[in-house]
Amino acid sequence: MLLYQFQKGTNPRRVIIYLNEKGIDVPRYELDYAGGEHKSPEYLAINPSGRAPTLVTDEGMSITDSAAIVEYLEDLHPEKSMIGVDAISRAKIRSLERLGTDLVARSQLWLWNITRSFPAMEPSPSLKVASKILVYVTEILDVLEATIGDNEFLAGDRPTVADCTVFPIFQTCRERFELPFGSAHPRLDLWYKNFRQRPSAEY
Ligand SMILES: N[C@@H](CCC(=O)N[C@@H](CS)C(=O)NCC(=O)O)C(=O)O
Repeated sequence: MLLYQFQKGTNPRRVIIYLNEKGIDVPRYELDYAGGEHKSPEYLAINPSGRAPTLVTDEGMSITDSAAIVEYLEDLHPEKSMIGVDAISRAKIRSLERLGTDLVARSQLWLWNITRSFPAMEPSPSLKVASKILVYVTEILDVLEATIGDNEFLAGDRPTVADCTVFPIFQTCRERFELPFGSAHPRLDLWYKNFRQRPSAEY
């Protein structure tokens, strides 16, 4: 098994943090983002989208989506479930995970426009567009803020794949771009700061 990753990439970090939380050791290959290795013919043969992460299984199959990779690994390692132990908890955790996936997608569009640091993704960044997208980002942050309540983690009293999904976009915005992402949401702010202390969140 081999995980192709960018150590600091938001979507790869969903898998990296999950692996750290579970204590699963998977060999890694760090793609050279600046050098465009993810667009090389060799990598495109493994993942035609030219994105990371990709998990190549022992059977040689490429899993090319971070959520699908986490689900696959969870099937192999069901102990200390991070995806729910019964139909109700799985439904709750998956709902939050999917909301987190939407948050990542919207926030990335926002980042491309507000930071102007992704010319390959957004060649004409616009602060006006960024402020419109921020409304849709905030809509999800509001829902997560209401959902977490006084819980330590997004789905209750232990970490789940929902945390692994949402945490990386906070980390990207706050640590890589020094943006106060989610700081107007006090419960999420506290959740982020506490989760950041976990060894799994270290770069
Ligand atoms: N749905 C995919 C999205 C993967 C994705 O967009 N990865 C980004 C890094 S966060 C990437 O590879 N970007 C490089 C590019 O698109 O050129 C997943 O969750 O794995």
